[in-house]
Amino acid sequence: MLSWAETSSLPPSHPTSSEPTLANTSETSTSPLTELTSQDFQDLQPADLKERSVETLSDAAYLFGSSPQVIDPQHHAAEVNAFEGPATSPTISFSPLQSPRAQHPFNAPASDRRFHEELAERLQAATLLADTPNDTEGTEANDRNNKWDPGRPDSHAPLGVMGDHTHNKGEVMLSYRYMRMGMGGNLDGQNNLTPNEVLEQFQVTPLRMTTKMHMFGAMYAPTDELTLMVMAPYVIKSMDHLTGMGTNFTTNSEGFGDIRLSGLYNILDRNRQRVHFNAGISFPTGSISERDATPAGPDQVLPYPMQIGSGTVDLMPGITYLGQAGRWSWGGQGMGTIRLGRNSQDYRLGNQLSLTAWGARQWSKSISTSLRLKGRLLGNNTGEDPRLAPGNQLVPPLIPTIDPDLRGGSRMDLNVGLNFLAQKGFLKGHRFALEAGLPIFQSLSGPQLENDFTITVGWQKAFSP
Ligand SMILES: [Cu+2]
Repeated sequence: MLSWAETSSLPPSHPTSSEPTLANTSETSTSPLTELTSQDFQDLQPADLKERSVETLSDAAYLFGSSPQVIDPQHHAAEVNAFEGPATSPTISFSPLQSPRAQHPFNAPASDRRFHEELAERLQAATLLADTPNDTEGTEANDRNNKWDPGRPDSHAPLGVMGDHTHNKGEVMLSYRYMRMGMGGNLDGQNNLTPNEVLEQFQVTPLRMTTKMHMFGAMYAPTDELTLMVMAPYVIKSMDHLTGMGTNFTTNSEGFGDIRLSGLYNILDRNRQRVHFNAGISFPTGSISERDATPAGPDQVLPYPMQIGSGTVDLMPGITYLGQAGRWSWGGQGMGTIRLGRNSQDYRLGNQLSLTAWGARQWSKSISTSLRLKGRLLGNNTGEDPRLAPGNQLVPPLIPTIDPDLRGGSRMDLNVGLNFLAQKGFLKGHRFALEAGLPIFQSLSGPQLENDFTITVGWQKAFSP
């Protein structure tokens, strides 16, 4: 990196008057920017700038005597991005205050300022080009400015969306999410049931359930098209109950859940929009034999919602769409969960379909906020865990959570989110995000516990090769 202090000690071949002298020259391909005419400058393509050395760009900065990043405050964020660029790109850093011509940029003549804006734009284009050495050169490279920008806070979807983005070749990303989901009260269809109403049908009713999840993730892109992702959850569950006799009890379970591998494959990247396929497979690494004390005994197999894994290999096909325009971005994802066969206890959980769509606004180069709708369809179980089936049919039946036909339903949540991407300091490049959601519609095969809230907080960091 060449700081202004260094550039200001370059040999005094640069013009020093406050009115830039733009000497005419015909050898634009090799001449420093200081010798370009304004017409030459108009004709200059981003690819030309990319060819030029850092010193040449510094020459330009010297000539114009002030930092392009303060010329037009309205475009401040974009220009700072351009000048901070990733470590692999030629980066210039200079400040008007340290300039030997430390004049306020707005003191410069209007024509001069227009020139500054042009310079800033061209330099930004050049820096963007330098970011993507694998990008196609030539005319297509000039479309670079019109491509989807991965460096914005909202270039990652709201935190609750998994497999939302892909990476450039060679990049690695690590992530951690903490999720907390609360459920409370029972629904049958869309109707609320009081605990007493449930106890008219069952001997025990669940009252509320808390699921906490530590989700560890890693992504790696072997090519620009393909990104691989692995997600490993550690799950902690707790469910409170009330019996018909009027006593309360709580069961707990925890452990590593089902590990998911995904391949994310880009199929479109143009006009600031992207589409990729998600091909996920979930392995039955999570336990389906969690036990705890209940009124029935000290070491009872817990009902379906308290188990940690599905017990089956699950396919998770999906498609993700992303778009950006100005300070806004949006996206959508559809994802299925198709469970294969039956697990070791001769049942399989219901298949799922999840559809989500969001919009986000970038408030600064570090902060964006989002609104997201998420809809889910969940099927009932197929088959039944023989360990949960009572030996002789109890009347009334024991508890709704062991009924394989009381697991399905449809839910719609509304989520608000915040993404933060640190742009400087020792946390530069680290992302922090949170998202919180409330249900706006639920219709469940009931009695079944209804969602109350979901909160997700997390960290992400990408590493370039
Ligand atoms: Cu990533």
